[in-house]
Amino acid sequence: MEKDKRVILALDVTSRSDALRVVEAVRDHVDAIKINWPLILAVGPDIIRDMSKIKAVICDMKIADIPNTNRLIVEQTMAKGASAVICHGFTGEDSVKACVDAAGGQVFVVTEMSHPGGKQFTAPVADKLAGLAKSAGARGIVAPATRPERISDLRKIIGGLEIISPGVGAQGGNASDAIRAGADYIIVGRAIYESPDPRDAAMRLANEVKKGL
Ligand code: O7E
Repeated sequence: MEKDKRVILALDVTSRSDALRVVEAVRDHVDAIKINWPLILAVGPDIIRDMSKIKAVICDMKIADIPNTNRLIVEQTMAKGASAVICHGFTGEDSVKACVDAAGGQVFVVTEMSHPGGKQFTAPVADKLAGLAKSAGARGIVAPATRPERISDLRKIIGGLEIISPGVGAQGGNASDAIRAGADYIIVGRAIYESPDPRDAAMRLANEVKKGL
């Protein structure tokens, strides 16, 4: 994906018409589309290929299984046109490596999650998860825009790997703070797709990102 607007759209809508409407509105103002279970379950996995013809697609199934099953999931996802996948790291190095091998390195590993519950189990092991992402050869990590200080901490562990950061807008995080703390991209869902004017919302977020560069 290009690194221009530094905004990734979290397309958590549940109909094809909403997906197309939002993507058509914001396609020039985001760098990639993140697709998660709500849309895949609502309209079917071929939406990955359809969207990949418009923008790079990051598939966010938060894969978390044994290495062989992880490999099978990633192979199917990449065959549908995804540019990258997201996996959990708590399953261990062999499981993450299976994703990395099957995706040609195009893997982001979840570290500390952005919601309040993310502090409960993911925060205490987030540094280790970031280290694992690096040693397993992943492309980057997912780190919380709701806690920019944690983005800074995790950046120190991963060096030059990429950070994609959810939690801006509906969860209370701020785009410029996340970028200033070391995120490469922000991930935004509701603040864009629930807006009466998604294009304007995406443009505003891209401007907010610029303030943090
Ligand atoms: O709050 P929103 O509507 O802007 O949506 C945020 C999106 O980021 C949503 O798809 C959610 O599943 C995802 N997300 C988080 O909100 N917090 C996390 O810690 C991790 C993710 C995520 O996307 O993980 C993989 C990138």
